[in-house]
Amino acid sequence: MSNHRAHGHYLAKGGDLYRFFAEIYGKADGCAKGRGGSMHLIDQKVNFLGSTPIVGSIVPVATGVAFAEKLKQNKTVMCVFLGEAVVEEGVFHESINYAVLKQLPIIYICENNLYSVYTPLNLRQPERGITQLISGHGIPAISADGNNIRETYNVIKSAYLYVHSGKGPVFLEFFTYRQREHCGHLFDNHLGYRSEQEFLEWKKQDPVSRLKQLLIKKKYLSTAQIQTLQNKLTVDSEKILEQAHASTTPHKTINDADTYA
Ligand SMILES: Cc1ncc(C[n+]2csc(CCOP(=O)(O)OP(=O)(O)O)c2C)c(N)n1
Repeated sequence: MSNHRAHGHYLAKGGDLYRFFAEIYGKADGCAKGRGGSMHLIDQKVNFLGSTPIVGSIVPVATGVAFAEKLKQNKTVMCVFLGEAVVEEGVFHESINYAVLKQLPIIYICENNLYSVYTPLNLRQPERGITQLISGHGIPAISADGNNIRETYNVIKSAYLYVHSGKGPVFLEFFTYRQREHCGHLFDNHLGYRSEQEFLEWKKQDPVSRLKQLLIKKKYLSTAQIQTLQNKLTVDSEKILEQAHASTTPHKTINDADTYA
């Protein structure tokens, strides 16, 4: 499950691209039937159970799903994504408390990008580290470089094996950075809430560029192969985007019997 910044999570999990674009355009074929929009993504076919934009609101829902899965004795590992602002909310701590109490199979994945809209972390939280705060709940809490894809993969894999073996929940904090504006595709450094220098430092750590460099260095792919792959993805996704754009808008009435699959 995920939050207001769910596009990457939905697509990485294998969520349907046509239904994704259709949802963003508010079309009937959208994954939430065009009634949710960009921040209410769902694709149950690939176990992407949903996302909600009210900050923190998905955390108790995901914790409840983990509880249900445990009661059903399923070997599910629930993952829920959250921004670092969520740890400033009461409902987050209530959820973690319950997950630890019931030893629930859930990984809380915090993407710490240092800002809540325009407010930096140091104006919102004391300098004691998020994992130090969370570990007070008695849950393993680990920090890692979220812009290093191999490190991220390894940390997630260890957490998955830990939770899957029935040892209870884990909290992970991945440091990362939002390069563009809070909501939209533009750059917004001119607003002055962060410095150009900070932005440039983080830009060097861009996870996609770093992965490309690694693939080339290790000779898994050449620059030309990466470019070909990128071109193909662009052409394929633009075709799907056009289809979604041309599809029909939803009916005015909602049929309560509709399922959101
Ligand atoms: C309860 C609530 N308060 C305020 C907002 C407006 N809002 C949307 S995203 C956001 C910032 C959240 O920061 P964080 O959780 O760190 O995620 P980020 O956007 O940095 O990825 C805020 C304040 C909201 N959606 N819900």
